[in-house]
Amino acid sequence: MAIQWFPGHMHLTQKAIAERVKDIDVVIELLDARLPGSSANPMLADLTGHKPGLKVLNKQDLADPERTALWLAHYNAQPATRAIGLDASQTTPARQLIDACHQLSPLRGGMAKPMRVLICGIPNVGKSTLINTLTGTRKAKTGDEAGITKLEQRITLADDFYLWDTPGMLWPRIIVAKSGYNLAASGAIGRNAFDEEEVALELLNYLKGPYAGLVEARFKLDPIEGFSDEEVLEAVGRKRGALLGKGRVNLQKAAEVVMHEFRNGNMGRITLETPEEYAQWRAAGELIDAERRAKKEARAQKRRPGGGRDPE
Ligand SMILES: Nc1nc2c(ncn2[C@@H]2O[C@H](COP(=O)(O)OP(=O)(O)OP(=O)(O)O)[C@@H](O)[C@H]2O)c(=O)[nH]1
Ligand SMILES: [Mg+2]
Repeated sequence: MAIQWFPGHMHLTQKAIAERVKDIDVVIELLDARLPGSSANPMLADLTGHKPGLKVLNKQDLADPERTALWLAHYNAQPATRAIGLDASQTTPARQLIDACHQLSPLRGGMAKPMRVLICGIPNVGKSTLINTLTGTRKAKTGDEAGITKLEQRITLADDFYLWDTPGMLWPRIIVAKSGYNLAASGAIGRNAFDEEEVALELLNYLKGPYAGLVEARFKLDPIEGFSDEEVLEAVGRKRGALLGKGRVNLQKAAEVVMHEFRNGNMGRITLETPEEYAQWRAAGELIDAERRAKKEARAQKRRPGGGRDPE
């Protein structure tokens, strides 16, 4: 089952952004540098009326630097898109953002025409942390959990520069199955909306490829080449003493360990997708979604009076 999470407060956030954006000059979308494709809201450009936008790859300190460079090049090669990398807790790079906003909206600035910037992105990506870093205060509430910011909040950076913090938002249908897993692994999905064991197995399935060495080193495992995902999870559980008795491994506990260590960057700097991989996943997801929509339409047609039969 694909992971979906679009609770009512996100629907409200979506409406609030659509309304607010009329008075906004620049939209900053914070992406998670460990999943820059999966964390990008496919509906954002429409929602924000194609206002000047900046993509910021945040949590860069946790991501694979080679892959961050690939993703920045990928986004910067797209028309009307600018992207920069960031660690939201560091002040000097965060100031780059202010300069970028002035470049994107050069006519704004000064008390009469203050710069108005909306910061949005998936839950837990670091929006509020970034605002606190920029303002040098703790005005915005932050936390290591999805859904900390509940309501839109305006924060004054300077007399002529306003920032809007928004609650984390996903989108009504995640059509790329792998994105659902990566979002869950990153901490963007509410804990009741997915199965931890399933997400940990998917995560290990991916890590086994490019990052097998990091997994082996962190959990002190023998080479995992040729191991199934379940075998890797079991091996982690054994090493960490997650046992149920009679030598059986507590897979739920092992899954929690894997996710926790990934989120904290304990295995090392990891990025769960390259631009090429993500493009393939998306193409496959779009195909499946097109089939789903065609089937739905066919069903709807059958239900219509006289539907399903050719007129004679
Ligand atoms: N390593 C690292 N951690 C970060 C970074 N930015 C934010 N965090 C951490 O990520 C967690 C979430 O940060 P928040 O700023 O609350 O995220 P948010 O996007 O406002 O989350 P919601 O309001 O729930 O949507 C916190 O534990 C932050 O300390 C970063 O650049 N690097
Ligand atoms: Mg927040």
